[in-house]
Amino acid sequence: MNGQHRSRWELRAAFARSLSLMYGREVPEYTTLVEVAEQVNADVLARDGAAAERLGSIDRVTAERHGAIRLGTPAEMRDVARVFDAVGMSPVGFYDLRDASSSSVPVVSTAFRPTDRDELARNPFRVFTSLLTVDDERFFTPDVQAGLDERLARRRLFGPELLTLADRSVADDGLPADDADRFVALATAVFELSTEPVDRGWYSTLAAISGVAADIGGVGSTHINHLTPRVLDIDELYRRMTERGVTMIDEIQGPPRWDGPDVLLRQTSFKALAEPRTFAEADGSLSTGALRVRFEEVEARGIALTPAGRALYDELLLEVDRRLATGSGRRVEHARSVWVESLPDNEDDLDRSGLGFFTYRTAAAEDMPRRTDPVGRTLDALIADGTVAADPIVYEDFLPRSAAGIFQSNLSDAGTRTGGDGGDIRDLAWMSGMLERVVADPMDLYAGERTRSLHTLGEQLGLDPTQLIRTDLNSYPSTAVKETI
Ligand code: OOG
Ligand code: NI
Repeated sequence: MNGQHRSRWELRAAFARSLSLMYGREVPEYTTLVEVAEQVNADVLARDGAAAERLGSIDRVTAERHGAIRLGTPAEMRDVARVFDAVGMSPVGFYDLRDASSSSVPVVSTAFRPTDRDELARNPFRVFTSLLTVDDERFFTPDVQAGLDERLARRRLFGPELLTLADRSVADDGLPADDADRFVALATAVFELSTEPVDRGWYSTLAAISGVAADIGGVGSTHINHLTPRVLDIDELYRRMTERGVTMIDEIQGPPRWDGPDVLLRQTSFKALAEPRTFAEADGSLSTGALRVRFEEVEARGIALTPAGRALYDELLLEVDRRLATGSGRRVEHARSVWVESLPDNEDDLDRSGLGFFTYRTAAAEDMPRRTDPVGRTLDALIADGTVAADPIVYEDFLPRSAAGIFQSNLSDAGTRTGGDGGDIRDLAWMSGMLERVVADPMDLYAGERTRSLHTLGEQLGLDPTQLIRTDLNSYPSTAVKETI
């Protein structure tokens, strides 16, 4: 017996490593992608030095992965929430992919991740988790709904031993080493691709409606469908993978490459791999075929945007769409012009305009040549005279339109959808109620971090932190920015 205690973050790191080993064994292209990403990161670090680590240490970035899973029922969502809780990951954000996508993607999603800065630094593993919207009549007829309900109710993805260990880890902040190993092995096994025969007729019925629906409700289990490393230069990665003959989706999703600060999230993926699967035919015989359900993706993370910054981002995407519809040229070219016209081209201005999330601290002594009495001075004045330094907060979440693009790029056809009733309202509050646990609003997490830094700063400088609230932000673009503390 090895009784040494493993804390929840150690379990999270072990779980992420174990999934990565499993995925690399089953999908060799993943290993290649991770190798190329690590080379790119090493090159960027050599080229840019400390600036390369501005949005996360190289150790964090090297270990950083996100996965994605798709589930069929609220009960499965509640079970997986227990498993993620056991490793210090809780639900953050709500994404409705049904409206964000032109293809048929009948899911709503959240992401499980650590929420605390220190926990993210220890291991930032996150999993984009989608739930099939069975009751959405735009996709599913009553007959198909009944078929889905019946089959999904029959399956059990998370066994009692795994769930008991998960609950114990939550109660004791981790597990003894032997239990920890068992927990990680059981949890990893849940996300492996199953070899169970797939019912050909039922799978085809669902696939005609939506490849995503078939991937969830047409099989008896779930699986990690991608595991995404983080890269410090996604354009360079794209170039190197293309050079190796890997076909990536046409475009990098999210903001364009430009000379100003990177914001939010840029992602790109490679088409799903055809993998051999066994099918059960209508006459009861077994046959061999192939399914494309797993793929590769890579991402680069930028600065988190405030609600005003995010509203501007959404506006800019629409502007890019408009220019693309009325003019010639490629999306990325339009996007770059729109960015240059509309976004601050440096971090200081992104901060000053209230569009990006930053934390604040007293600058190190050697950076403080012009330090003046801080009392009565504004945050911007204190930054300008070198008393205070601002650090960007990295974006830790996902983007619905990019996620839809990632789903879409891996579907072989658009599927079908009618104009019927979308079912009950689905939003963050609904997701919280269904999961029976609080789903955090990502904006609250970033704003909380910012506010905490201002309180600490106020204490250190002997200031009332309300003095540090910016009150003159209304001059920037169309969106009025209000700050609170
Ligand atoms: C999830 C796609 C979304 C991302 O990075 O935006 C996603 C899925 O395909 O299940 O992972
Ligand atoms: Ni992804």
